[in-house]
Amino acid sequence: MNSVPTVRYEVNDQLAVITVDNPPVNAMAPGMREEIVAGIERANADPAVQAIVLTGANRNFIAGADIRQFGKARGISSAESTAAIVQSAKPIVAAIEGYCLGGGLEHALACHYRVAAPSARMGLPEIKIGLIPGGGGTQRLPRLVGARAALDLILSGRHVDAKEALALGIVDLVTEQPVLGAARDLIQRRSPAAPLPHVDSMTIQDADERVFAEARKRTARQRIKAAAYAIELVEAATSRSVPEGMALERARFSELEGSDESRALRYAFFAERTSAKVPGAPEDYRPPRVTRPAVIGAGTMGGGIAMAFADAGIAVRLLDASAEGLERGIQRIAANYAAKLKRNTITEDEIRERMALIQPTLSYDDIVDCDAVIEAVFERIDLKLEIFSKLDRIMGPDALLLTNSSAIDINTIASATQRPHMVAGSHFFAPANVMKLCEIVKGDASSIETILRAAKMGRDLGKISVIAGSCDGFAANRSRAPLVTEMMLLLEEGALPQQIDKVMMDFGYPMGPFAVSDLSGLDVSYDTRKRRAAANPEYRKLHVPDRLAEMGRHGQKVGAGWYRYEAGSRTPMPDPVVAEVIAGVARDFNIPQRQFSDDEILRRLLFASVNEACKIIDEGKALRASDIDVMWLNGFGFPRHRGGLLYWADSIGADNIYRQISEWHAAYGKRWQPSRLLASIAAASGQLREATAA
Ligand code: 3H9
Repeated sequence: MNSVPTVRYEVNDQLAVITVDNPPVNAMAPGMREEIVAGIERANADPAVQAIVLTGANRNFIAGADIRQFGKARGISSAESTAAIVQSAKPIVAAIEGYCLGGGLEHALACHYRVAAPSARMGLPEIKIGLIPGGGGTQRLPRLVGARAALDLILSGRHVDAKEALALGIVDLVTEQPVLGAARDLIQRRSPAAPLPHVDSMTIQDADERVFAEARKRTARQRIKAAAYAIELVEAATSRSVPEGMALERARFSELEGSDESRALRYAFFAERTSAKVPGAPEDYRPPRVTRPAVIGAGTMGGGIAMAFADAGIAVRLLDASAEGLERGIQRIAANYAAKLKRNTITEDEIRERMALIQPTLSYDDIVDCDAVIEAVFERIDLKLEIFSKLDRIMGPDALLLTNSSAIDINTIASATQRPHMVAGSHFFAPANVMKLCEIVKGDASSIETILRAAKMGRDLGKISVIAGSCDGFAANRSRAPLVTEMMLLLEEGALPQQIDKVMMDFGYPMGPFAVSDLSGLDVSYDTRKRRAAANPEYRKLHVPDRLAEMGRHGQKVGAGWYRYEAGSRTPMPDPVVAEVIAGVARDFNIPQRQFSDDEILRRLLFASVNEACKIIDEGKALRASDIDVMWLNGFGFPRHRGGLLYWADSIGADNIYRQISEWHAAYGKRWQPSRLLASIAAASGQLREATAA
């Protein structure tokens, strides 16, 4: 935060205004609760004050407690400051603009009235950092809006806008006028003799066992404790007074605050924000928004990227070299939207709007006025060079020239143009309209402005943009590649896909890596391996997936891959044919067979990637360890409650990992060559998560 947090107290025409000011979002820093209480006491003691307004500076109310302070002493609790609000003899109005989240909403709920601007965004997002609301949110929100709606907000952590907040009954009114004026009007309209409304004395309207049973069922598969505690607490609110309920809430909150999962989730929160910081960014440069993008290539990736633009409300031109390719691409997009309609995550009107934003074309003449082009054609270098040379000739001088390549060197692509400083990678992850990661790949010549513009484009699409350097696989896929190699080699040595998948799901992945491979298709990775093998004579062939791909077992789309699938089913079934192929490879290459413990499998897979991640940071191809963690969380489904690959690795210890990798280096050879950076962090007993590029 940039300036000293303050709470201002002013009296203006009988109204005491308490303003929380801690830019940018008024997170509640230590000492602020005390100042709020002092303001309330002062206003109550001042005969010239008729009523009190609690509000925030910086066009925000309060975005919650300061997350950096968790685990440290924080002065008085929210229980005490909200109690001071409830007990005030003079009316208190919360005047809300912008974010009103977590502890911010909890303070607003304790007020007698709430008025909101249309910009207000309210919610209890604590679950996202492994917590429950700890300042009365689990007790007051259900009293105000009912148990079902409160559970929806607490368990999802979602924000509601002012309109929905009004409909739910969280706020008394939404106003276009300045919120302070609206608060004053409200006070003037109320009769001074009327009793003050208190959320604490309301009863929960839908205190029905079924509401809680449904919530338990819905969250049964969630691994974090906070969900179960939130349900317990909302249920407790049906039979306990607010102070009694808050005592239980406090105990549960304290336990969660110290839990591994909340620490990991808090780390992930800040890691994502840190990834937006680009060293060397000119202080006064504000990257312009991409408003006229074009995507080249209407295949699965190109179509997904076009959908991401349409989903963000940005009109996009989708260009393909062939009419059939374009037609197929548009049909695939329509089918994807139809699947969303079936799941009720989109309406027919929204589909119509989004399809209208995707403008198909076969002609480069239709994209010359675009401010960004994202090339997403096959991974063929000749094709990419031809496209970039053409773009260089026809596009305006300020157009961003981006490639969605997942492997081809950005410098080579940029060399096809006279403006390599305008070229960079914007590497989306499949499905591009769903996955949050957008890897922004910097070529040697990419300018910082190009990188900042590309990163902003990703953020405007609702993605998390993370910067990487150009190398084979860039940072994300390169750091995962050794995991993939090890999972294949484990098969050769005696493990089975279903065992490895179970280990990774028990660790917290939503799907095992072999089931994921069946989804993306074994043919895709087969082609990539062929290319790598052609480029590198030392490339270690992966015989099991090669044989399966050559047998036509291309995955779920053909009903057979690492597993078999019954017609119409997506459930992976272990297949003896796969076990036979594995045994055949072991026989043909005389590979000794043995049993693996779950722990050994987990460590073999993840340590291989930890080692590679350290090499990537050491070479400066990722800026920081936490950036790699953000990539794994948002590109590969790494379990969020474990923080990220390198955060997790710290729970094992760099020295333990280094020792194990050195043993495997001796046993298996070169691919386990330990990273220099890992060795030095291990020697210094340091934290892997804190590693940065030199
Ligand atoms: C809580 O309230 C517990 C209570 O129930 C009980 C207590 C006993 N703390 O995201 P942005 C920083 S738990 C510290 O880039 P946006 C953020 O790191 C809390 N810092 O902006 C960044 O700093 P920097 C419940 C915070 O516009 C800067 O503000 N509340 C906090 O994309 C801008 O953030 C939450 O969980 C914080 N609480 O999104 C809300 N919030 O510039 C968490 C923000 O140095 N916050 N910062 O990188 C958010 O979800 C988003 O930040 C928000 C704004 C939606 C508010």
